[in-house]
Amino acid sequence: MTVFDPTEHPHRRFNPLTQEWVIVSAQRLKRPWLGKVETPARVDLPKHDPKCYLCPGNERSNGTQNPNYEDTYVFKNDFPVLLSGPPAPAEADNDLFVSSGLDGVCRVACFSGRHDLTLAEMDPEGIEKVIDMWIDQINELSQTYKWVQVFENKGAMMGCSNPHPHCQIWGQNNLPTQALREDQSQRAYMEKHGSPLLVDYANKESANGDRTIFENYDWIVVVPYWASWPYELMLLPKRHISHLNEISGAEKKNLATIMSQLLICYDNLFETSFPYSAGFHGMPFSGGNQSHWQLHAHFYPPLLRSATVKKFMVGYEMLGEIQRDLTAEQAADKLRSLPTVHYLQK
Ligand code: H2U
Ligand code: ZN
Repeated sequence: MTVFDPTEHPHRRFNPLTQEWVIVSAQRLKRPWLGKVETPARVDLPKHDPKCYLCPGNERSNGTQNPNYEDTYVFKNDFPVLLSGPPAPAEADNDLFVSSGLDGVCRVACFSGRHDLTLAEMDPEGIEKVIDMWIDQINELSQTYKWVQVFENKGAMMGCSNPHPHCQIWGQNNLPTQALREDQSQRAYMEKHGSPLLVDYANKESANGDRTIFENYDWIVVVPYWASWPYELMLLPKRHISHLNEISGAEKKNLATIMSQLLICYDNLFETSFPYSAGFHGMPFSGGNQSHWQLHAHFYPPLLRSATVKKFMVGYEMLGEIQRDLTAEQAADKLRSLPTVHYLQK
C-alpha cells in the first residue's frame, strides 16, 4: 500500500478561521507550462510626482492641499465607501430582501512622503513610524467604532490606483463578513479548548518549523497550513495580544524588523515590487470578553509563477472550492531559500 505523500496525493486542508476547505494537488506541478514568463520592465518612479494626489504639497481632487509631510500622513478618504451616520434601511420583514445600515469612516494613510518607496524598501525605523501611526489610528477609531481595519492594497495587479506608498484605515460599527467568521471560529475554539486558536496555532508552527519563514522573540511568519494563495503568509505574535495597540516598545521594534524581512523576501521572489492585499485583524472594540481573539496579519499575494503570471480564483474555485498546486511547505521552502537583501540593493 502506498503511504500518503502531500506532494503526490491530492487532499483537502481545513482553514479553521474561515471554516473553508482548500484542495492541495501538488502532483499537478509536473504538468507542462506553455504560458509565457516575462519580467516586466522596471519603472523608475520620481521621488516626488507633481501629478500624485498623495505626494507632499500636492492638491487632491477636491482641492485640499497635502501638507509637506516627511514620514506618515493620514486624511479622510475624499471618496469614502463608509459615511458617518447615514439613514438606515427599514428592518426586513422577510428572509429574501434583507439589508442593514452601515456607519463608519474611511481614511487614507501614507507611509512616507517619498513617492518612489514601498514598505519593502523602507528601513525598519521607517516601518516603525508606520506602526506608530497604525496604533494612533486604532486608539482613536476604537473609541467610536467596533471594527478597525488597517489594510494595504499594493500594485496595479491588485487594482491599486497609485504607487505612492499608502494604506487605508476603515472604522465601522458592524463586523464585516471575514471578521465575523474569524470571531465565531475563534470563540468556538476557545470554548472547546480553553485557549485561543491562533496562540495554539503559532506555538505548533514554531515547534514544527516546516512552514516558518521568519521568527524572532515576539513574532512568527508562516505560510499557513491552509493557505489559499500560492505564497500567502500569516504574521502572528507569539504571546496573546488582542490588537496592535497592545504591543510593547520591544515588540514594535521586532515587528518592524520581521515585516521588513517578509516584504524583502516577497520582492525577491520574482524580483519585482510584489503585489498583495494585506491587513491586520484584531479584536472588535465592542466591550465584552474578547479573550478568544488573537492579533494577526494576512498577506494575500496573487502571483504564482513569475512577476506577471498570477493565480486566478476562477472556475472550480468559484463553483466548488479553492485549489492550489504547490503545498504550503513547498512555498515555505521556496521563500526561505531567497536572499535576505533586497534585489534592488544588490
Ligand atoms: P487605493 O489604495 O485603492 O489606491 O486607493 C486610494 C484611495 O485614495 C482611494 O480610496 C482616495 C481614493 O478614494 N483618494 C482620495 O481620497 N483623494 C483623492 O484626491 C484621490 C484618491
Ligand atoms: Zn506621490
